[in-house]
Amino acid sequence: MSLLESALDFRTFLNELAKRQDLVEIQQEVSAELELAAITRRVYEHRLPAPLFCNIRGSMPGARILGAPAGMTAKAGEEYARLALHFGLAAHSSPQDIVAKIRAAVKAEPVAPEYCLTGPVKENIWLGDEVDLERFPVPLLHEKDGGKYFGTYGFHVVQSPDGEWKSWGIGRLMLVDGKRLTGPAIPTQHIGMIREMWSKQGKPTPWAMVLGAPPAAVAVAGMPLPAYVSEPDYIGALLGKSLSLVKTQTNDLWVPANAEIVLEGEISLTEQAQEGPMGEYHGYQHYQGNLHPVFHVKAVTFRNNPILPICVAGLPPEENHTIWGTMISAQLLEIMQQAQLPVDFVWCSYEAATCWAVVSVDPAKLALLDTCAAEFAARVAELVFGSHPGYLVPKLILVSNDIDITDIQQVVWALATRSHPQHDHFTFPELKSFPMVPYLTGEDKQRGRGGKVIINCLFPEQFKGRERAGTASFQHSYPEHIRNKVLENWTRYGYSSGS
Ligand SMILES: Cc1cc2nc3c(=O)[nH]c(=O)nc-3n(C[C@H](O)[C@H](O)[C@H](O)COP(=O)(O)O)c2cc1C
Ligand SMILES: [Mn+2]
Repeated sequence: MSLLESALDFRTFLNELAKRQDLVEIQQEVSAELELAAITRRVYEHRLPAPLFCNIRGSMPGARILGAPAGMTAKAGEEYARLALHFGLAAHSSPQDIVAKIRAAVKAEPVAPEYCLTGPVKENIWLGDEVDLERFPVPLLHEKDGGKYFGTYGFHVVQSPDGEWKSWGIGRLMLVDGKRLTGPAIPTQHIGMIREMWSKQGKPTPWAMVLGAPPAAVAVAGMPLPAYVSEPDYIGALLGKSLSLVKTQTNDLWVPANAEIVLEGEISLTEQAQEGPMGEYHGYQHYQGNLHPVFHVKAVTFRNNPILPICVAGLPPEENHTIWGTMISAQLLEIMQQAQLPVDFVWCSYEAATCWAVVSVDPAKLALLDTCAAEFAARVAELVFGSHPGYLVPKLILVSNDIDITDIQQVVWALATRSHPQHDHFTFPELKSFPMVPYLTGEDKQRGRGGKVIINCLFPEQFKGRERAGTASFQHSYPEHIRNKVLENWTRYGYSSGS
């Protein structure tokens, strides 16, 4: 079976992980109150195989939970394997391979979904009074969270009132009771924009949430594509195949036919509930929640023995870094290359918790622009921070392409040694900012602005087509014949490894 099938179907994805021994099926009874989340957290932090919890105390028989769906692996050369499989790519794929695959779809023709009459997600249907979300194993993820989270790796499905713009976007949802959930619908995210269109008509927003979707669909739902681009069409372009969709029971939305669980209903026009706090993507646990809209669940459809995937947010790497960070990287690269900037790669270092993106600049092409750091930074800031993906990332690091920006050690070296404290930090207090960024002040959040910076690690000479200095290292400081001789003789010198 081709790896593409894993991108198109969550259970095929799990089978492939099992085949690779990148899945641990846990038959021992575990509690959904912190225990399975603590296991998942440890799995991320040690880069272990994804846990599939098969026996969860007190939950509906057969219901399971998958942790760390896009966690990293410890195997050298295959660190990104679980993420790559979301796109049907081989285990050894690099960040560059994955970003190239995502970007190829931007240029490909959209492939429309196939609209089916039914599918596995309709194996069980609860309507109205039958809806009881608490029969599912809904986990408490961190001790100080404000509630249990049903949705941490599911995507919202909404559409504009005229049906033209169909938006799929990942967002979290906390349980309020058996029929209600709450979570953010930030006005600048597409769910917030579409909700505003319905609100203007005085109507609640028809809504669904998909959990256990085709992995490629989840990844794209975590991608900041431009407004009015419908994610389902883009997923078809990415895979070169139509997604199979079925209609929800109670509204006019279409969802993947092979999803594990679909919640459907509406986002209230006025009703709010206290949401959070939750341990979050930046690695912090806040102690206070916020008021967010209530999502009313009017129907639930699910497969037999449904599997709920979860992300236990916190210190990297988890899916807010591996999925969100990677999808943002691809979009930022697209935007900068479209604008003809001399940029050959962009990478949200997972270690930076999606709070910075590193930009690899080609110094030969940079010199042709006849610019300087301040002018270049201003141009990049206007283009990037003003865009949908750039709004999400508060810090940009500009560095020349002698650095492999996916290697955090090299990024740290450049950051420490190339940016002048006085001349290379450019701040943009008047630009819009993403409210979840942890260091923003109360005033920033009130204004919705601030916290944006560009750190320039390009030397002044590099803007003029010259070098300031070379690199002193094994690779750069010796002629090829010496390096080859050393490598050939390595064990003869008495070293057993490192050749
Ligand atoms: C695991 C995970 C959780 C996320 N949680 C949220 C969230 O709670 N709120 C939010 O606005 N974005 C969240 N995101 C990011 C959005 O999914 C992302 O910005 C996406 O582009 C939103 O869709 P849109 O561009 O169509 O608005 C999350 C992403 C991932 C991968
Ligand atoms: Mn969108």
